[in-house]
Amino acid sequence: MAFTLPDLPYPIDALAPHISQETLEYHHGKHHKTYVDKLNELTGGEKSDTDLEGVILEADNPSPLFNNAAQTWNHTFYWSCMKPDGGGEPTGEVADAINSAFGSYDEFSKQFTEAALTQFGSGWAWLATEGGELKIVKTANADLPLNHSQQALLTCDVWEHAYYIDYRNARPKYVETFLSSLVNWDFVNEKLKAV
Ligand code: MN3
Repeated sequence: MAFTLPDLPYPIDALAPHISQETLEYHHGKHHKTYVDKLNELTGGEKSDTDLEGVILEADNPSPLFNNAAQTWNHTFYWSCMKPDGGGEPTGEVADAINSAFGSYDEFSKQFTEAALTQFGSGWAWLATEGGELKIVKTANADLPLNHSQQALLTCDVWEHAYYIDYRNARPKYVETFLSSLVNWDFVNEKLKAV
């Protein structure tokens, strides 16, 4: 067994016009695939998807093993954080949890955007839980909440390869669109229930 590149949870043109088919062809078909391929090279093809979190936790950050294992995990998570006709205000338990932690969805949105825009260079913005509390965190490069005793609920990839084809250098427009039109709150609710 080896690590596998998961299929996207929607057709490759399903997030257009917000995220184009061309972006997903590169981001999923080349970037994510390369992380999985390198991870298999580094582990000799002897580990599989169920071992992924263990590999991440045992590897040194940064190291080629950590970077490729964590980026494999991060991208699989990111695809599920989006859906066609997503975004806007959350529903279900996560709506109550966000109101209770941040006061309102607008305040959450402001803080999440701030984290995504102030992550200098490549990285990720997250909604995560730590000790039962919701928090917004940002991580550099391949780093992720799992490595900090936090559980990820939502992420936005702010590496340039996530938005450069569709938004060029305009990270603010990409993050605004992620929140207004793409977030899959059903997935975030599933993750919150599983914490
Ligand atoms: Mn990426």
